[in-house]
Amino acid sequence: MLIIKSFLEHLEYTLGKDKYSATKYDRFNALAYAVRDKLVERWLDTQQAYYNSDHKRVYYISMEFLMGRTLGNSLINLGIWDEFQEALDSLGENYFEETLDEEQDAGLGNGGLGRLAACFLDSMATMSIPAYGYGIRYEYGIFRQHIADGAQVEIPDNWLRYRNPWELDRQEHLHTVKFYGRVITTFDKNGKLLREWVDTEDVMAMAYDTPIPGYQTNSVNTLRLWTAKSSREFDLKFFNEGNYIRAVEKKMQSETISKVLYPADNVIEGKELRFKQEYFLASATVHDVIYRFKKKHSDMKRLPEKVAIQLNDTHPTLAIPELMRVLMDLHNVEWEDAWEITRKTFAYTNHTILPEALEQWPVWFFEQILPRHLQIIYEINENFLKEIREHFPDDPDRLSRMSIVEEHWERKIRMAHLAIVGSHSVNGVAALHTEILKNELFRDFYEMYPERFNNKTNGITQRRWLKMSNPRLSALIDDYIGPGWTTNLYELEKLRAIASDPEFLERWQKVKRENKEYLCRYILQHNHIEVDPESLFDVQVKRIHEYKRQLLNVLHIITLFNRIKDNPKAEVVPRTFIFAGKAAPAYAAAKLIIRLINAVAAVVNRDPDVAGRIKVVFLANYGVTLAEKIFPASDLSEQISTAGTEASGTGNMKFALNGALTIGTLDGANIEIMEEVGRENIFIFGMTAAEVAALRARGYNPREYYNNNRELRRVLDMIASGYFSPWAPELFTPLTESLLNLGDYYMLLADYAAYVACQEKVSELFRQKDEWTRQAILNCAGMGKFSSDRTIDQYARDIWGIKPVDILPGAVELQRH
Ligand code: GPQ
Repeated sequence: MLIIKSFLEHLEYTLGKDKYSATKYDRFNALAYAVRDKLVERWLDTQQAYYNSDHKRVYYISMEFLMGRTLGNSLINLGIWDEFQEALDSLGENYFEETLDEEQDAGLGNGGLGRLAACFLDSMATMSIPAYGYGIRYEYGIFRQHIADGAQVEIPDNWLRYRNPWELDRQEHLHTVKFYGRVITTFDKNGKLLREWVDTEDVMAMAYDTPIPGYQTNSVNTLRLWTAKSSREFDLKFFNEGNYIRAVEKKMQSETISKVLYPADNVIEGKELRFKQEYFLASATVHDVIYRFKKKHSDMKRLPEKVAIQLNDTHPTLAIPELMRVLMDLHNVEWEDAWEITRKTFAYTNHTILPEALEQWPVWFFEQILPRHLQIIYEINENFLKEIREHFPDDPDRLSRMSIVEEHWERKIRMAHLAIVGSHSVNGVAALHTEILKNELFRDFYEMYPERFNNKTNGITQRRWLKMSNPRLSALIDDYIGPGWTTNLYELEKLRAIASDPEFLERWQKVKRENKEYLCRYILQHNHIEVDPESLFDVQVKRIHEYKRQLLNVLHIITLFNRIKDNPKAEVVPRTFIFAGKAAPAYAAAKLIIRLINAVAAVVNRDPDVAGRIKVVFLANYGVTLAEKIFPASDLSEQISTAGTEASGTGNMKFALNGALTIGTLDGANIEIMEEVGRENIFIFGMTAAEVAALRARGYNPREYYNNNRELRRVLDMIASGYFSPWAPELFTPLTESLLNLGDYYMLLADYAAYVACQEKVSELFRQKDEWTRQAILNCAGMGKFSSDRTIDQYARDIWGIKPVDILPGAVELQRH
């Protein structure tokens, strides 16, 4: 009753609506405010407890936080889902579900890197770790994807157009971020040399805070996102010039910094605006961290005792020279001390080895935009090069390989080198990935600083990715082993003992069937395709990227199609191939792959010989919310990147947790998934990372595979000759060209035969329904390791040196009075 009261009050007093005028979106907002009210007290208590205990805090700085929806997750974490569902449904049929469905995704990220940050926030709050997320409050998140005539169309995601009930603006938390200008040298009264950065163009960073509730705990942490506001000084400077319109233009320009998320995943665009975004985040955050530290301390040398900063890839690495600048130029700390403080404070996580994603900013960007930081970076580099010479005398090649400054061609700052040199910890995100960092990408650095390198295999939060998104399976698991898995995912191991229990198997199958029926309705509504829920749901959902090899999946589909065409009566295991994922707007090959998937779908889905036995579906606008509908309904998880290219992957974990079997290469976290679930319960195929490297070194010739495999040749010839695009026969030749004449960099052809053979094994097993289900259960049972709670526990112990703080309800209340 209280819930309804709070809900109706918000509808009336916060939103000014009654039941006649309220839209569905108003209902969502009223409900969100009612829930937020329940968070606020714990939030204040938590923040006060952190302040009082002066506990060490961790700052997770990231250019991306892919949060998705918040309402359902908050209800789960507060333990009030059932209560709210019942209360809302008393107001009308489906009222609760429809209301939840009104919420827009907070899409402030591209893919795995941004979603990892979001899972980490959930785990840190759940484990009562004093943590803050710091990012940018983009006005436009990741674009919405439409499919028109089979091709991707990008629609801007103006997610803040309507109100965002979760955030609170903190007008008082403003920091000045400086750009441009020049550095002058002066002396203080003691004759000490001072650097001053003057004639800058200043932009204000204003904070917006979102509460991050933990699960079954009183801790509520903070995600603080910065928005750019023009500064008073800025206004004065330009308005005084007398050109009013030009001044307003300039003012608007300065506010574009937080306008839009760059939509490329695993590639860096190298644009000046992005560079400014990165500095904007780094600077505002460093100032905030120092401000909070100084409320309790004056000795800057104690900063690393109280502060850990984790850099989510190199994107926020400018925080390193920024902290050096703040310590030296604003707090009078000497270089040596400032450097020690900085290095002890920062830790860096690498998320990719793809060369196109390694950030290198032109020196001239720094000369113009961050002149003081360039001086600092040069000095860091000089000291560093000296250290290399001491370690490795007479090795000039090593010096140029390791230098923070790339001197060839256009001079550039190598951000990864800066991040490694300026941190005490460097980690990869899966065991194989970390080995590649140590032995290949950062080998020179590993030789010099072996103690800095460590692995932290990624994880996912089971609260969102099982409890919330798969209520049927969660309830079934609870029935058999209890709810302990929600905070200790290793408890899923108890499922092993009942993996062959006939009653459990049957109930598991029923859950999967119902989840598939639900997805079938979604597909029918959105794609107008009728799908058989008995068919094998073979799913590849992730960003579209050549290294992830969606095209290899398509080659397999066409192979099956040809086999059916050759022998329409053959027994085939019915399959529904489901794809979803966004392509970076400027990534032509990825966009063409989307068109090919849709073109193949158009042919296969209506072919009379196929007779509905295989279907291909591309679901538009993949994001957190769509993912929550797909994983619970999946049978087969496609994790088929070229070995050595996918740093970890996290979708692989979400599938297995929801009872899908994996077909995959020995790449990223797939390897560790195999170790946990058992080699006999996963479909592994293709070359290993070592074999890929060896073949590349030997000289890979894709034509050999084309010439020697008739089925493969036929498939490629069909694509190249316009079989799937008779209206534009050459439409897809760039794809076949890249495989046959441009070297097939990701070696699809080399893995094709093994992939197709492995898929035959998949089909065979799917015919044995109970055995399939037993293996699916064993996959779920083996997912304990892949909770982000385990990952965060390892970061907290090994890198941050931070222990949980218990938030006792009411305790803070007492202290306040
Ligand atoms: N990742 Cl560098 C992204 O999603 N975007 C990026 O820009 C970079 C990495 C991913 C990576 O591809 C996945 O293998 C990881 O699982 C994920 O980061 C989280 O570590």
